Amino acid sequence: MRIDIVSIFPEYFAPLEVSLLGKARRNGLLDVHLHDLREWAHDRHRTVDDTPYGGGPGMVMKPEPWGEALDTLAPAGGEVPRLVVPTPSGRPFTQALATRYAAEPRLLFACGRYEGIDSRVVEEARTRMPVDEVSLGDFVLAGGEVAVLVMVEAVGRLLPGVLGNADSVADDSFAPGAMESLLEGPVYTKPPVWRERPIPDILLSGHHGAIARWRRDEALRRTARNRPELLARLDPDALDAHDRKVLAEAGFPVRGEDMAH
Ligand code: JD8
Repeated sequence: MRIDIVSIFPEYFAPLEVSLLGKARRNGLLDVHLHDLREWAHDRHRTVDDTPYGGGPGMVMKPEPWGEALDTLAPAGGEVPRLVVPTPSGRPFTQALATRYAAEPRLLFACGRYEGIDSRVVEEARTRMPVDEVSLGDFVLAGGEVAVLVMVEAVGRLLPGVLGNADSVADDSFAPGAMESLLEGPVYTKPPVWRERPIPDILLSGHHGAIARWRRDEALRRTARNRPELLARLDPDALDAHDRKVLAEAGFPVRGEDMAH
């Protein structure tokens, strides 16, 4: 996969040189190209913003540099990228969307700043490439760079060969089919007792079935406690009687054949 990122702060993306994604880039699994939007601003001050039409606070990113950047990075006749534009007004970025993006040959991320990018840029881009306006969540950042870092990691780790054999995306929370989008349960490692706190005995039992059952119970309880709205996504047919007992004890009874109708 090729990823192009356009920003007025390309240095924001230094983290993409380390750890998992840095290794993936060195191994040729991921091809990331950073671009400074000011390359396409030709006045003496390399201006990329101006005052908003209709008044109001702040500045808006000018369309001309963005238009020329997209002309350069997505030229007619070349492999057409999917343009991803982070914005608080976008549709939610989810694991499902990350999975779809991981199947794309090219992604082109446009990092806005100030009050955002002149809306004609997305409007014009839609005439020549697929465009997604995407939001990380209901909070406000100062620009799109942090959102793109998050999305590139969420997508990059899904690419074949990026995660080692020991790590599997199939067990991720929110991965399709993996425990039906339950949250992760608690994890522990050595020492067996830390500041007088032992680990759950079951994890030392060697009974793999019982351990799997305990982990699922803890995932159900944590999901009920922290993200009860996810319980509605659970396929009732995928819940066994013990699952329903745990959920009922957590205050979320789920109808099943073992319950009186
Ligand atoms: C892109 C400019 C700042 C936004 C005036 C604050 C995503 N979940 C998210 N929260 N915030 C963003 C985001 C914020 C951005 C830009 C993404 C470009 N800003 C603006 C409008 C109000 N300032 C985001 N994904």
